[in-house]
Amino acid sequence: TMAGIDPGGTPPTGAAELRALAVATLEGNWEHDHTVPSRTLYPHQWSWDSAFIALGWAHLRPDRAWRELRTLFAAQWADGRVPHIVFNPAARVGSYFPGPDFWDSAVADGAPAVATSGLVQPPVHALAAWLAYRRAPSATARSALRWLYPRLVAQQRYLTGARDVGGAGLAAIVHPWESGLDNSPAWDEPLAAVPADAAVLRAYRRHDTTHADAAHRPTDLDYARYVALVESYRAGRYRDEGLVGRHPFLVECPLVNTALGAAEHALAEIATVVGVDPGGHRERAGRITAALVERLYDPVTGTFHPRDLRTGRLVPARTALGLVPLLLPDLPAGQVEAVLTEARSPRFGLAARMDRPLPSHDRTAPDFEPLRYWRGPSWLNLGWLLWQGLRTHGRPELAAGLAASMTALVATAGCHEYFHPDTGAGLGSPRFGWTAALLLDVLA
Ligand code: 9WN
Repeated sequence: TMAGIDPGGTPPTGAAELRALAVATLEGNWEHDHTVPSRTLYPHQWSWDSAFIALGWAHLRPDRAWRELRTLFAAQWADGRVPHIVFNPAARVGSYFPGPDFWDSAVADGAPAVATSGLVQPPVHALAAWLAYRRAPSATARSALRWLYPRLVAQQRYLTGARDVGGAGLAAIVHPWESGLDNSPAWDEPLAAVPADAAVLRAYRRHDTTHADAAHRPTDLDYARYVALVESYRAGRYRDEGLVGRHPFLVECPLVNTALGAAEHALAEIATVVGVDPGGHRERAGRITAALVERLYDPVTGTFHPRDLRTGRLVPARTALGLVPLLLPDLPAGQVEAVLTEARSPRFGLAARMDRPLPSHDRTAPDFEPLRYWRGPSWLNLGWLLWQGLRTHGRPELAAGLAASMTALVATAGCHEYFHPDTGAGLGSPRFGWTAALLLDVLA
């Protein structure tokens, strides 16, 4: 490890030591041409992890930032989708479930030679690429942007084209894994419509619960539905035509669609660097933000919610997903104020001096679970997205308060995957890539 820091040892407190811990964590997870989210739980390349991780590398080894994104986008499908997992053929067989055999990406037209999943994750890559470039502009970075630009555009085209199931210019997700917040209470209602057959899961073996406490992970019932949803999508060879008639989970997610809009803003900046007219990106960004406000904002609750396309209704749960639209620079003033009110309420406790970490779910809700994954614990990527939004909308005191809280988490517990939302105790994997990467960005 670097600087004599043991990423699994006693966490340090000073900024220099914290930085060294983050560096050691990223170095330890680097795998030739990409970075694994964690050595224990996730032995392959994950899509949105790689975007956050690339931003972290931009602070240390910009060459690795671009390598990370190039490896991911080399696995992009012909239709433009960027798969949420790119399987490492060198990883131990059976080390992650569901693995490459289960996904069987070769059934799809236009899948790449390397094995991947068939789902997507929040498209935060254009934003990460832009911020990485701004952090370390160089001739190499410019040529990486030139390579990435058409691929990022194709990713947007896929999401706003084939995935526009609702017809309003937003992307629908076909699986909770696509939101990145797998078992968020946001998905309970739409998931209830997915047939859950315990026998489905008995045919497989989960691996996550051998590496992490089962009480901190999604339940077996959740997994039975996750598996059933992949089987449904795979049965249609991962095609998106006619999903309404045959697929039981179709939801517009505020995070995925915020990332989609933020990507158009970032693409406008990237376009300028690579010498393309940015106008189209600005226009599309405006349309996405308008659709997000129109379809996912509830004036009664004053926050954003997912829209279940099968029922046409907003999902009532008030999760951290509702805060993420603050990331959009063109979010109208009314929604900016509403999100700030929600974030500062006892539900989320954002403050210039935070007494507890930002939770992933409304901490006053009856289904808030402080230990279970996306149902309460604090995650650095959600904190980082909100932190960006606070800076974008000129709230430096709140941004500083959130940054201090995020930093304190790592200083106290180390680069954990997630943290107890009251005590800050480390949960999940102890050496987690995006925690390290985003901490580096917040400290910079
Ligand atoms: C399923 C890798 C990924 C993250 C997700 C997180 C978790 C996978 C899992 O790990 O999901 O994709 O097996 O639980 O929910 O956000 O990208 O870190």
